[in-house]
Amino acid sequence: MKLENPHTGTALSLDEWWMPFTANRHFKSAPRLLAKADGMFYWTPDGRQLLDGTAGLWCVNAGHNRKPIVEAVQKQAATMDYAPPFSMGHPIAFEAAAAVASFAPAGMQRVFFVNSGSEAADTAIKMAIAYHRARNEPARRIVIGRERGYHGVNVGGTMAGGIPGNRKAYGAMMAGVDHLRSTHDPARNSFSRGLPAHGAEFADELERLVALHDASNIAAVMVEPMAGSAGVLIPPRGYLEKLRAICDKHGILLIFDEVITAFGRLGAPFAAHLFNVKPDILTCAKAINNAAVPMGAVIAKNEIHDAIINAAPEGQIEFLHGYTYSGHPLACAAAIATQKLYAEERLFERARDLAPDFEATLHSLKGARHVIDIRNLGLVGGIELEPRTGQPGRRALEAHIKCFEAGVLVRFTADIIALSPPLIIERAQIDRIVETIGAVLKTIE
Ligand code: PXG
Repeated sequence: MKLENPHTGTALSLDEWWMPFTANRHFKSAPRLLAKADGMFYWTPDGRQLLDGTAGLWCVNAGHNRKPIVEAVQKQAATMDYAPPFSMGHPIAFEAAAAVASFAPAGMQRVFFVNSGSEAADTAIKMAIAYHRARNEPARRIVIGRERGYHGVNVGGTMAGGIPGNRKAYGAMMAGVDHLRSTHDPARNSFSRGLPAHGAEFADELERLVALHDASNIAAVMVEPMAGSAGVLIPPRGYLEKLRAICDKHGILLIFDEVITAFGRLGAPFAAHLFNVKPDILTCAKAINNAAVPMGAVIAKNEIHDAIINAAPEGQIEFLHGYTYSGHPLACAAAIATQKLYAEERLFERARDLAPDFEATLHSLKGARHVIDIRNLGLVGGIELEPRTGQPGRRALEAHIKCFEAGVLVRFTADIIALSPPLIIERAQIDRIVETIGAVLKTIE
């Protein structure tokens, strides 16, 4: 395929961009490019339309290029491009924090801005450690993650994460991490609809880790309420409640990584609302501003904030942490417009109302060729394929490519096809995505 530089009309070179989380050689031998987006659709440079079954990368919850968000960013860029956030402020960042806090669980009204989910994870870890220090428990430094967890790619998130491939090349970059086992239990829970019935007892493993390390050394447990990147792993009924209770018993902070689940993905503002389990700290990013400008946030319980702030002498910086682009004006403008759109269009309720149809349609693939499990929650779906002998991950990659050729964008991880469409999706579009996957699976060896 001959590709053109859209600005110069000359041949486009693919050599220079070292692409993230991509099989660079494979991709560059047959690139799949996107050039335009609107609503539920992308278009390729040659004008082919694609239905977006993944909301970009789990992030464009209001649909693409929404006018109020586009205009807010354009207006802000022309008004004030950048303002320093250290010992200076700008009204729009305070307004954005209040907009985000208005959706957050009660008593979690303190918002620390970052620029990505990875930065949110590492910020949350430092915040947890700072909290314990502020309360004279400086030995509490160990972070407990979970197998198959994903918390981005910075040091803390990589180490607290539990996807083997993401960790093994880097060794022990951070002392003091341990992991709960994954809650995934296909033997008991395959083809479950919504929350799996079995596995709340996996939370009891935290007691074993407390016995091993002693609670006085443990800062926090960090988990995704629903694990997305590892292939849509839904928490068993009662599991998160148990985790909360054990953390409380031992004075351990509970951090929810809501980078995927925040802002309506599960049919509630946050997973914390859906499960009625309040973490001490939660992280979000992606849909916070519909992914229009990079942004993430760490939302803390007021008392976590107060403990850190009040422990420092008046006039001194209390939390020695932050980024040049924390509360970037363009990101904040997009966040304010996005939060308004979510409320006006009742998109979280829309996701909740569509979820039963989404579930039924998705599970119609039970019995399709290669399918060994289907799982779902809110507007998230996972379809797990039997790996091809000696070629793990290959079947789902081929399904992804064939769906792309058939005009539907789906995500894949290992041999799991993941769906997370924008919350504006129509029922007929859900049908089209699932029908396309069904047709494609018939053609794959
Ligand atoms: N935490 C969670 C739970 C995530 O899902 C991150 C942190 C990191 O966010 P940033 O913004 O630093 O990438 C994520 C990111 C996939 C996929 O297809 C998911 C993510 C990123 C890329 C691909 O599952 N999630």
